Amino acid sequence: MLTKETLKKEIEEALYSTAGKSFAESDLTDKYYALGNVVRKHTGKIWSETGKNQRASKAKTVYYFSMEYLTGKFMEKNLEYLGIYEVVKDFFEDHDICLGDLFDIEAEPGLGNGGLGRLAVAFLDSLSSMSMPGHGYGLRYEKGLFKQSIENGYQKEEPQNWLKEQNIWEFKRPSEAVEVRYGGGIQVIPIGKKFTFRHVDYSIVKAVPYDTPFIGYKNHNVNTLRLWSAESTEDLNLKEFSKGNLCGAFNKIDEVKSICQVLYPDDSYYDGKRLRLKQEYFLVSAGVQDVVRKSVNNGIPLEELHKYTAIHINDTHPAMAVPELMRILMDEYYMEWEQAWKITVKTCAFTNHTLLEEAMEKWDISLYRDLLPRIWQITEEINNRFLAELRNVHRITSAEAMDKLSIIHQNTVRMVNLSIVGSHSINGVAKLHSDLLKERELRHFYNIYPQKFNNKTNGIIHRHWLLSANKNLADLTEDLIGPGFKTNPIQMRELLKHSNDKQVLDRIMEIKHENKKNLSKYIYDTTGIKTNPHGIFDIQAKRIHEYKRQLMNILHVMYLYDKLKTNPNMDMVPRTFIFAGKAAPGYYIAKEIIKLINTVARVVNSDLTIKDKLKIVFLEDYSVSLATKMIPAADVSEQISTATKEASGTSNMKYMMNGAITLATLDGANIEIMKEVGENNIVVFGLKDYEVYDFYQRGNYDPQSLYFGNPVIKETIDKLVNGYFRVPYGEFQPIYDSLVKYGDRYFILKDFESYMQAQRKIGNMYRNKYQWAEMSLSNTACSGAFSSDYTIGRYANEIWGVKTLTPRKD
Ligand code: 26Q
Repeated sequence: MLTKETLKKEIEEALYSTAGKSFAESDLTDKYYALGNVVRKHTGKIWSETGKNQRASKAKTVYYFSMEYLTGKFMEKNLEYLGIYEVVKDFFEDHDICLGDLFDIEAEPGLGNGGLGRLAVAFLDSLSSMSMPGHGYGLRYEKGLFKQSIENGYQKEEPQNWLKEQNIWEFKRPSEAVEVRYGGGIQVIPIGKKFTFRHVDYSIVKAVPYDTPFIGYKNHNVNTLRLWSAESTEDLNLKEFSKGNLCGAFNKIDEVKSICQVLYPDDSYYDGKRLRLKQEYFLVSAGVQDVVRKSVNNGIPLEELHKYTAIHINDTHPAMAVPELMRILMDEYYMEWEQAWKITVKTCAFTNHTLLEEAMEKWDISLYRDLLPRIWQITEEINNRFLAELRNVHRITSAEAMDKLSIIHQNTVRMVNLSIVGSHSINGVAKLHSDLLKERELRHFYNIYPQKFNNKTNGIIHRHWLLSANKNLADLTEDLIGPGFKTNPIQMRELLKHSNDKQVLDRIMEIKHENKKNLSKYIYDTTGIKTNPHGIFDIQAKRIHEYKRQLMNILHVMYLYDKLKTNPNMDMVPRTFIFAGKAAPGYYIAKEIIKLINTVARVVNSDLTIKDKLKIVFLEDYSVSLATKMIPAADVSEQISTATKEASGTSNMKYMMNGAITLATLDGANIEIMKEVGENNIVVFGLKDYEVYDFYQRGNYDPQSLYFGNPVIKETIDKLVNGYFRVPYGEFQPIYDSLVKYGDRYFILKDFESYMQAQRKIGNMYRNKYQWAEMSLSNTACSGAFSSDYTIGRYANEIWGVKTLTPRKD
């Protein structure tokens, strides 16, 4: 137990060593770094013990390979997980310092785009909190996802320089650097009747690991997130330097440094850039080399690698782990193809996160071959053997099936196909998504490898989204049902016993109101917009994408505004529609949608005639920290993607846990949310998955008939182009055209009527306070099922074969 007195001493000592100052002399930043050092010290011993324990037991370990990790800030979490939050808070309060101000100093690493990167962190959190041997591999991007600001309603991007100040959570490990090879050629060297392959004339990039401890929740376990950074093997080109060619001397270094310069800001669109391929191979090669080296050092026979090690491929981005592991086993450990292949397939597992065709990675063969000649050779051989297997074992004769299955197709390498062939498990991220993979997108693979396919519905860190983000709701829960739910969140269902207790329901509404007041203040401080916390807070915060249909949301707001204008005395619950989210910088329509939201906001928010019944807010630079402020304040959670498009969604689970009512299409995990909470506690609308597919198949969706046939739709949409919003001529023409002229790919007009109805229902339900509070309670109560602890339990059991390893204290 850390006492206040010991803590005081430790902070004072840390201040002398990190800032050369006494407590009285130090400023808030000095104190932040000093506290960070104290946390590092307390973490270090447990970290080392965890490592020793895991190595000594030789317990099966999973290595999670992901191009993205959206960690959020660390300080608050680390204090909480180490069990020293309260004493630290007490200590600083004694000195009139609010811990929140200290937390604000930390830069938030934005090393991910959205759902996929946040899920990776949830999984590391759960692995560590369940004392399972599991570690992450990723890239240490110098610049994370761009910082978004809104200027004149438009999104502006600036680099996110999260490493500008010192990052106290990372530990550089130069002695564990590995070499990654690019380019060159392959020499075939005959040895007797066999061949070996020698990679020649390649260039080397040094991969240097930076480790961040992932502390488990009060369980004396610390796992590792290892992020690789690219360094040049030569300081600078001396020949060029002595010739006086300074540019040439630094060129190579610049090229190397570019590998980890920046995270690609797209999350749903594949764009075959050479640098991206370089990044992916950098992660894969450094990581797989590290896995093999660790195994060998720990006395694990490589013939049995799969019994000790699992490699997880987070979407196709690290798919080259398959040929890379083959390369190492064959070229460096002289294993035969057949044996290496069996081990590789048993070691690797793959998660698919999307059904969107435009997001599928397909690399041009010429690019792939030139940059990674040996990986190309192995990929080609994998494909040749796979095609032979299809003919000889699975007796496939149909050209169409062969075409769909082949890894190499029309001068490209299809990374989904490579991932499936090279893994023993492939999973989708929600039940509907996994079913659609089996029945539709990947049915040819399902026909030959049915046993590989499974579902693992996503999950969220309840420790963050409930215990930390909404302390009052967590405290109320503990008062009502005891503390068991903190480590076993399914117990939250016991809250249902209190559904009819008016005191409890009053308290639930009170907590929500407090949270809304806090968000209201943040909104006012950052945008100057006044919002009414007595009304409904309706939130849609996520990446801006056509399929997520922020456009449908704002069109409905335009319709409401119009109704209010015609009848300013209309009886309605005041509503605030809150948006947040980034658009990929090259995604033109998504950026126009941001401009549209801000344009409507400006007109509506400044209109005194509607008497503050309607407000629209766009919060800039959405991040994990901002989500933590927004989600606890939501009454309504907008999860309105076109059915079949959102693989799972995870924010839907966070809002539910915080007692928001979901306004949902039957897409992704929304369906499972409905099953858990019951149809009376969610509002659903819109086309079903099979109806969407039916339209595709028949090709008979006709948005124009809806536009011309429905005056409400026509009047609303026309406001985009008839000068109503006083924007330059043609500003929103592309949005209008996407609906009316280009076929409304995401069925916004088709679903609009039922969306309006659903919104009306929400408005009516909110008038009945106790009914609403009861729904809110049910949502929280039933959200425990979506804890990532359960998701990880299933990955560990059914895919990885990883078990809890009781922590030892030395
Ligand atoms: C690929 C190639 C080149 C550049 C970028 C990319 C790229 C980067 C990120 C492609 C996709 C992503 C991220 C995808 C993502 O976040 N998908 C979401 O994953 C969540 C977790 O499973 C799901 O809940 C969401 O439904 C899904 O959209």
